[in-house]
Amino acid sequence: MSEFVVHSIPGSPFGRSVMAVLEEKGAPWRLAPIPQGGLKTEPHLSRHPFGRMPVLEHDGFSLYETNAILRYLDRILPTPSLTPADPKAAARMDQVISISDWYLFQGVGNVIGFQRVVGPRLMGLTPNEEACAAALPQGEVVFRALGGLLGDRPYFGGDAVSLADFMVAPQMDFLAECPEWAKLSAGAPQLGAWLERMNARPSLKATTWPALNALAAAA
Ligand SMILES: N[C@@H](CCC(=O)N[C@@H](CS)C(=O)NCC(=O)O)C(=O)O
Repeated sequence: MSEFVVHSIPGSPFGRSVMAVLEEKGAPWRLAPIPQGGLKTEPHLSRHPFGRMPVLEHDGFSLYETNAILRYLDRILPTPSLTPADPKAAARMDQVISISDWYLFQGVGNVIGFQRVVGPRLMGLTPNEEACAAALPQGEVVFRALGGLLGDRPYFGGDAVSLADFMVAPQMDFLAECPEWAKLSAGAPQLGAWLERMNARPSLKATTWPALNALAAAA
């Protein structure tokens, strides 16, 4: 199996989703850190015309969009499968991935998670309190929806972990560090226990920000 190369940076939740799935699969991979200021310039723009991350390179094949990358990995590395066999459970997985893309990241993760965690750590940013407060109502809706979909099951797809869990966990992990977490999770307390379950997995332990910093420094 040829090596998988992930163009990303240690603070990217989408990048972590990809690297955690590679770890779950036991695949050979390496982080190719995108240099500061490199997202919107060449050579990265040739890999990702929207100037974002992550990008996966494998066997002469280059792919961006995390959802597509995770599905590609699950197809070519079928063991362990991260897609439920049951069509209804698979549909729930797809639904949660979509919620993560459209409502959790857009408007919540990219505001509260960015203002409170990523921006301060990467750029020394002072959090914009108004922006965080304005993002809270959408966050509460997202948390109630995800909490309802998780229900009393261990994972979004049911009894076994699936791609949906790896899409959501890195986003939630940042939000759990924020003062907004108490309000966000009030309507969905089971998400806290789910996140602890996810964070206990070796794949997420291997892809924490400090762990990826060490890989980036060695790259
Ligand atoms: N839809 C894209 C979103 C990727 C994305 O927004 N990545 C963030 C980092 S987690 C990024 O590149 N941000 C830099 C920017 O927006 O300039 C995906 O699923 O891969």
